[in-house]
Amino acid sequence: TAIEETLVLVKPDGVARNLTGEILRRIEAKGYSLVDIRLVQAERSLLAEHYAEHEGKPFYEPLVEFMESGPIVAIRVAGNRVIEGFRVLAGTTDPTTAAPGTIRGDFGRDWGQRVQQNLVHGSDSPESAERELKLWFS
Ligand code: DAT
Ligand code: MG
Repeated sequence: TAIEETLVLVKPDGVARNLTGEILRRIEAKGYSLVDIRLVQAERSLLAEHYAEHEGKPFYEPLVEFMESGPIVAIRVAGNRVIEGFRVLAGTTDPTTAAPGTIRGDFGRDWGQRVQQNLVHGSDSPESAERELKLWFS
């Protein structure tokens, strides 16, 4: 298989809880490579582009507000099948039911907010990865 790149974000909850190192550790322990990394206070315009597919959904506003609430660590990660592989490391969207052993399952839960605060983002397809990497690393 060809080497792929994906966009990983440590969301504001992950940064605030000092889990960036643990998340980087898991990515590296799995054997993926860190290609680039930056700490970003994301503008609304960037988040609107990043989450364009969710515009109009009930969780969209709280999602954008949450993502604006503090710094995010953006990481360019490389490896064979890394797009799929990081999604498995992250676990399913709802952190309450994400499997133990995953980032969301081990460290996330429902905090009674209108948005799932689930610690990380990972691109979901090669097309998303290309689009999102351009947005966050331009
Ligand atoms: P993922 O981040 O697992 O790719 P997604 O792209 O469907 O999930 O949604 C983007 C983010 O929006 C997700 O990480 C958390 C939030 N979200 C999704 N579905 C939600 C819901 N039903 N209620 C609250 N927040 C939700
Ligand atoms: Mg998604």
